[in-house]
Amino acid sequence: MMKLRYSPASPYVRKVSVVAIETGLEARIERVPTNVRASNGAFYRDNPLGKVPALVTEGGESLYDSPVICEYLDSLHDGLKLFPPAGGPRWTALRRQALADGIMDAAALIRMETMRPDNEQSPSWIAHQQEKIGRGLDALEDEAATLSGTCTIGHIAIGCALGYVGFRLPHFDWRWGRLELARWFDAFSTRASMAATVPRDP
Ligand SMILES: N[C@@H](CCC(=O)N[C@@H](CS)C(=O)NCC(=O)O)C(=O)O
Repeated sequence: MMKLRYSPASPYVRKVSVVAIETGLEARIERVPTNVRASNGAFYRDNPLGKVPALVTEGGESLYDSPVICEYLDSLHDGLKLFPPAGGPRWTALRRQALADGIMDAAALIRMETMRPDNEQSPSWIAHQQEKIGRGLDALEDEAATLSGTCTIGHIAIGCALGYVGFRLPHFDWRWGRLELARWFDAFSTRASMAATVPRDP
């Protein structure tokens, strides 16, 4: 069995969970709930950075972060690859993953900032992160028409990023002015792997 350290609301973990379902590997993965805030020597041996997701392979090697884990899982099955093997489609999928991961990063930073006491928060810094999310979503709206077609890691990452922004930053109303992207997301969200991994508070 592989071992996946996770927390329930993490969008990065969700990417790995969706990939595990899409590749049929779910039954080979034991899920280990991990509190990233509690100091934990065994966790830090699996990931010295103290972040989830972290995957321990059946051979005992620890892998992180989510792009590495997702590509590793994709190497373990013989079906259609979520990471296109070479050429233009590969770079497009990887760029989309990077864009989606960056949106998650900015949303997670805002989430952490807004959990601080009011007088320790920086509104200009929150606005700076919000602008990244806005530009990222606008870029996705521009390419939404090209998102139909074979599911790749890019699609999965975008689905998880949009799910997270809607979950943690509902006031941001990402759908406003992004009808194509919203339509794509609603259709993509009906995939069994996405429906089974909707974020929730612990
Ligand atoms: N780039 C990493 C990001 C992982 C990440 O930031 N995970 C968060 C949970 S959503 C975490 O573990 N944070 C704890 C910390 O940074 O101390 C990935 O793609 O896996």
